[in-house]
Amino acid sequence: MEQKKTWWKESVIYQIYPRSFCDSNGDGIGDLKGITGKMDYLKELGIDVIWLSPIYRSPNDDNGYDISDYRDIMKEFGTMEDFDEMLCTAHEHGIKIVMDLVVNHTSDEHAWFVESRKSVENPYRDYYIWREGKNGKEPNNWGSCFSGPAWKWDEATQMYYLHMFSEKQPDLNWDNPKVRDEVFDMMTWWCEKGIDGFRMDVISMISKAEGLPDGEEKGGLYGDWGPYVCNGPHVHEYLQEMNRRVLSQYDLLTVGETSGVTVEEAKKYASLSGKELNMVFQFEHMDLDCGPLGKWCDRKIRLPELKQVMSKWQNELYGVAWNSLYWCNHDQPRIVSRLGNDNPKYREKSAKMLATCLHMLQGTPYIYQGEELGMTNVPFPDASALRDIESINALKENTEAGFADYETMFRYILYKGRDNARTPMQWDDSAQAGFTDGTPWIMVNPNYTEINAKEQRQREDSVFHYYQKLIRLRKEHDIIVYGSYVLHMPEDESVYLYERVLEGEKLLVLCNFTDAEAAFTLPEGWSGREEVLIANEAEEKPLEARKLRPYEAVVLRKSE
Ligand code: TEU
Ligand code: CA
Repeated sequence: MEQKKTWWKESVIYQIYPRSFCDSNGDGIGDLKGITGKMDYLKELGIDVIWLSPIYRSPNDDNGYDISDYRDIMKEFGTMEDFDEMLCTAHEHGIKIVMDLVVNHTSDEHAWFVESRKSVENPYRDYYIWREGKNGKEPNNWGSCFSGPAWKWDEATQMYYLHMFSEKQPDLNWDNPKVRDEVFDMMTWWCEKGIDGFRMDVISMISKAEGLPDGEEKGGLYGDWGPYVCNGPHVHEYLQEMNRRVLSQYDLLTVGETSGVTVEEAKKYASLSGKELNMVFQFEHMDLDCGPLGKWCDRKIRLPELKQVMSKWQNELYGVAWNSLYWCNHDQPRIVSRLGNDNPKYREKSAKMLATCLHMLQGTPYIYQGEELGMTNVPFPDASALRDIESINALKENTEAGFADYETMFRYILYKGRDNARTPMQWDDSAQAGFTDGTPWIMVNPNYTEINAKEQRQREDSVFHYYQKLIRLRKEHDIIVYGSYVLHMPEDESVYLYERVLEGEKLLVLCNFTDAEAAFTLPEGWSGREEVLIANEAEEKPLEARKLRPYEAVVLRKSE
């Protein structure tokens, strides 16, 4: 299938969580000047685009995902001049900047909400979703993603407002055309500044079903709102309007964080015909280790189920729509601790294997800060070391409701909590990992003395250099970006083996997901003696004569 070439399909994206990346002034909080100072590092790694988690004015109830002014910078992060300098420095390095766009909700301290809650006649009232209570209770049975009901009672006007996330994150009413005008104007303002795209936070949740019906009760504290909130009735209409009025006027990279998206829906959001967004960022592979308490579970993902989900997205979107490739972001635990092995013996090997497996797939790859070093989950000593509102609230809610005891819930948080991704970037082995001269806002992972950027840049066989090579290969071989995908050995519990095919050329990707040797069968047409494009271990005997070693990854290439 002939595929149209575009820069955003060929790019590798690096996500920065500014609060934890680099602190330039010793207040313990990462900032924009810190990012500007690390542009050479990013250039050296070879990435093309930065996705910047929110840097807008915010009271930080959810670390910047609660925005109180979309046209200003968070005080702790610096000034608009600092932003302009960062943007300019990035561009000088040939790096693009994609902004996080959080418009499902604002902060309750945003001027629109401050007005909205004043009175029912206020011109901003309908910017948000206000309802009367039902029988002295909330308007429906929806629960917030951060525990508690999704509704907050407001004394002033004796009504409830909807907040799918924290009560300081009221949901905007996208059915109000004035809200869409405001959002589109704001986006245009940033585009005129010269930014290169948007990552759209929970964009699949902006259109709620008519009447806001109760969700089905499934034994938890709240009803299942998924069917009434995700991929709602007007979401595609609103995104097409956004595309017409803003996105199509510029050359942008646009990615929708689409929780609850199916392949069928993704074909609408991210169709290659380009009426809405460039690509989706979906969660099906990340949700595989959910349990009765949702994400709070420490079950390990089985490889056959992972392969099934990955392959479904690879095959069904091929030639039709575009996907993101990721193992990590600021909401997910570290992948070496989840799908790999963070024991020192296998940490680097398994980090490289996971990177190989992901970066040889079709889609736009994302690297979350520190992933390129094989950073791991964090041994938080107790709950006082946690900072994330989601974990803190869930610990309280699930233990109080008797769904889990404290030890169990804390173990789940150590395994899945978002703070695992949010500890400071490990730059070197000096105090606080070189992140700050002060006291960091969240603890540094004690393993920074072994795992840090300085050491890895000096060492040829480091995880850092491996990522560097994967990024380079993507630029050198069209097949990685545009080839089709064929899965082999779907039921095998240890080996993920797939082919990529483009015209006369083929790649064979072999990854062992276990700490034991693993047997495999070479697909027809492969001898095992082909060119090795990349491998995470030195060549031993030719592949056809042996098993895969623990966490081994090899990519073979041939052309007819
Ligand atoms: O996350 C949206 C989302 O789908 C969350 O429910 C996510 O799955 C959860 O955090 C995982 O535990 C986005 C942002 O990425 C997240 O950081 C924000 O907290 C959230 O939206 C609200 O803006
Ligand atoms: Ca700072």
